[in-house]
Amino acid sequence: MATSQQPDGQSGTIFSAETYFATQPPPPSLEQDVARVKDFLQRQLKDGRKVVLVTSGGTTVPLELNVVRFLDNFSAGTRGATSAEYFLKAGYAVIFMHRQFSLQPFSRHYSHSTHPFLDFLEIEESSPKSSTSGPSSRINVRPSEEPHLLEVLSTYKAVQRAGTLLTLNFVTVNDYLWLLRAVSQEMSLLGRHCLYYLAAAVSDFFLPRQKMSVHKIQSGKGSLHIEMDQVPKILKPLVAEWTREGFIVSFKLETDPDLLIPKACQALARYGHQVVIGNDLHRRKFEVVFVSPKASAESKPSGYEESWLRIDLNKNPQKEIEEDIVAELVGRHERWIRDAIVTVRT
Ligand code: PAZ
Repeated sequence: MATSQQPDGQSGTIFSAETYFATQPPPPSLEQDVARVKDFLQRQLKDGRKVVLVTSGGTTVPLELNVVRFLDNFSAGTRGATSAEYFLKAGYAVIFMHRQFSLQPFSRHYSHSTHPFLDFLEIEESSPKSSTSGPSSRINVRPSEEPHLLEVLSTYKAVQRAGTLLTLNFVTVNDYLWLLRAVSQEMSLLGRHCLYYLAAAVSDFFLPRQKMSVHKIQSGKGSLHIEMDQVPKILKPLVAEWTREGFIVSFKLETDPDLLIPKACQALARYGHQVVIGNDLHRRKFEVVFVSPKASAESKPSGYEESWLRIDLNKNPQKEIEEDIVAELVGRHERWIRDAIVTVRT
């Protein structure tokens, strides 16, 4: 562990991933989750499917051991849940690692806040004569809702029958880090046939267990000062140790548009993975940028290239940008697998 003075004047402890996992406890459900992942991967391997890990939603940072208060972020999990559906459609098996209660593939279409399911059901009262026995009313789906529901439901049932979707959940940033490490170590078994799509909004700061108050933080002493430590840069061991051959896509969210490209390039230079998808908080539903190393003859990249993807929501309000993001990545992943075969042959 190192103590640092950061450029913005903050000080704090910098945990390496190694120190982090040696000092912070795993979530109680980890072993059980890993067993489910192993079983899932064995089945996909047998069926020759590519597997994508989609991370989705925000992480919390609890302030107390008996948690009353925590730090959270805005992410609803729309990007992850929507993308997971398009990956399934493209023939991938999906490990969907999401924040508990955030949006999930398929059920996201009937979210309680945007499209509550009770609103598209109707009660059909039967006439008193015909109700001699059994329930006197039936529930029907509103006809205008039926075609969409039928489409969503039949895809959902087909995915269930095929066994191609595994759902895992996390709440805190600690749960997330432990789970990500365990899942990616298991996935490395698939070599280049696995893709990582890291769309979760992960806190950059956390409060180590050793510094947390056991009980609810009491008021009455004026303002509250909490010094948080920096979450270890988990992409580094993910790329270099846990899953050497996977195709890794991370996301970068910014609110200052001038930072988007420099920050994406910085991440690629630091971690050496394949793609950073940059998005601006307010434009993320219709515009993203793919930043990736420029192809070069040597193994070192010769700079980075950006490619913008935009959709016109005025012309097509139903369009989801995730459809195009996933299509682009499926193509890139295919080339990544092909390139390895060519390299081995030549
Ligand atoms: O969950 P959502 O659809 O509301 O938002 C998606 C997102 C902006 C969290 C995602 O696209 C993203 O950029 N994730 C990485 C955030 C970051 O840690 O920089």
